[in-house]
Amino acid sequence: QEPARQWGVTPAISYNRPTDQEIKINNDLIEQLKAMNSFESAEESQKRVDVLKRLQKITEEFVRQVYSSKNQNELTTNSAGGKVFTYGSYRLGVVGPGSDIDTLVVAPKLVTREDFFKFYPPLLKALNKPNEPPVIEELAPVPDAFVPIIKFVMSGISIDLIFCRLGIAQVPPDMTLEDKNLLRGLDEKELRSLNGTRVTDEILTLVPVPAVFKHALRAIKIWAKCRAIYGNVYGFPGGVAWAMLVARICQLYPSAVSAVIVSKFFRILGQWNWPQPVLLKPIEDGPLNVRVWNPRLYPSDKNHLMPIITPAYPSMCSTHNITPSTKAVILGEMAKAADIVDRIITGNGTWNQLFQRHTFFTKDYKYYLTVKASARDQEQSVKWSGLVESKIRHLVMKLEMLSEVIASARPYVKPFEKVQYCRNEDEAHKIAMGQHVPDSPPAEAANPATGETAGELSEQEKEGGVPVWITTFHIGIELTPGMVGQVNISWPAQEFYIMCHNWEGYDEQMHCVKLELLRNFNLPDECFDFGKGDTKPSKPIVKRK
Ligand code: 3AT
Ligand code: MN
Ligand code: MN
Repeated sequence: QEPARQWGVTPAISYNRPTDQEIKINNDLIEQLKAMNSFESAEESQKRVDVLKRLQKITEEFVRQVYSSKNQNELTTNSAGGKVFTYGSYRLGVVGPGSDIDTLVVAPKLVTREDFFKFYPPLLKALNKPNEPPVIEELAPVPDAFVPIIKFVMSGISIDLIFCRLGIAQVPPDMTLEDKNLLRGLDEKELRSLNGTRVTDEILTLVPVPAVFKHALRAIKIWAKCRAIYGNVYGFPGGVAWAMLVARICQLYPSAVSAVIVSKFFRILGQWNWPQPVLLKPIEDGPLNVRVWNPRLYPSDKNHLMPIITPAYPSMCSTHNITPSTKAVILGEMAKAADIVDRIITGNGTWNQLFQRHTFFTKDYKYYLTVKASARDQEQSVKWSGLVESKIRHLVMKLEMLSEVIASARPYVKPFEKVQYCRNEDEAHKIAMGQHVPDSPPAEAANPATGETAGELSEQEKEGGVPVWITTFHIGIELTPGMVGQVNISWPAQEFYIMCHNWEGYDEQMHCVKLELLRNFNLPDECFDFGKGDTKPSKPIVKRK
């Protein structure tokens, strides 16, 4: 018999084949995933394939246009090529009905990023023909983003399109991106754009059985979303980090079914010797003068609490945002899940028990700090709320420094967005600046003081109204036991305002951010999913003696 292959940086824990009982429990897991609408239909998958084929054709046309605009001869122009790759959930094989397709356009050396933003959007627009339903909708190029991107919807599917130029003359149809020499001569934006595909491609080559990995990852992603511990900006693992954790467990149990991977996942990672890193292979050196994660060399890398390291050169820590409090929450959830899954594996529980909705707003806290970011137009709102969102975890860390007052603080992983229509410009300005306007008509807004929801504005009122875009974030606050008197958070609040106002795009006439501490019974209705049985905390009735 051949010696079993080692996957990853240590020998496997077990090569055992699944028992009949494990196979049955695995089938139950797949059924549960189906019941939760995790998979899309065959037609929907085919539609994604068609969309990608179309984008491949457009990419080739795009490269030809750029080459001929640069006076290249016909032979060079026609052999330059160009290829689309994917990354994100589509590449990992875990897309659900609402997923986008994260797509990377790779072009040969004469095509610049400026060419991408100049030539590509018109090619997309040209797909819309008069008197026919539009193929392309919501086209939004964002050339100045950290990763420059063109966002759009094609045949009803959201596309995140990014771009990378390689220093080679031709990008043929069978091109792959694993050769790290391809990275030579790229700027930082190009490196970042290439990274997503290189990492996802490599993860898939580092797991023993991709199908087992994919089903287990679907389960873990749904679990993490149900428990509100999914989201890199807020200090929790993001999609790539969760994928690498699942991949590592697959390496340790090369013959196991997905259900066994899920059960081992919680025990092994819940008891992991953090900050020992999770690695899928030894960290590689490479040809570039770029930083590779190395806690012996870089003090900041030593601060990472739960390092999960990307396999593709240059290796990075995907979880540098994790804080002491988010780490505690993640480990707490893993411990709870481990007990639930133990019961499932021994036949004393069912998979739906693993996917229970969190009780962040309904039970977990008595106090919530709300962060309201408002702006006067939609485009500004996207940028401003993104900036404020990226500072939330810093606010959380500052709040926790007030340990005499605050025992712990936890950010909710999703913002709530709304548009409020005001009666006039003056009122819109006041609302956008976070001022209270006496009997203003709050559209979808709730009154935080009473917890009452105002009625919806009629369409007519909306049309005449002046809109203000408001994004709300929530942080659960647990007070230190024995804390008496007013909760004073003016120091972290001031620090947070300064951080937000330091943004280079900040304009005090356009943007506002405001903090407000609420009791649980004053939370707005938007925090609750009454359809899923949420009940809003009620004001305690004070009994008179
Ligand atoms: P969905 O199935 O699309 O919900 P996903 O894992 O594909 O799950 P995204 O499409 O949001 O999630 O992200 C795909 C990858 O794009 C993950 C990450 O490498 C990169 N990415 C997404 N958002 C950001 C961001 N704000 N900054 C940097 N990278 C990002
Ligand atoms: Mn995606
Ligand atoms: Mn995306």
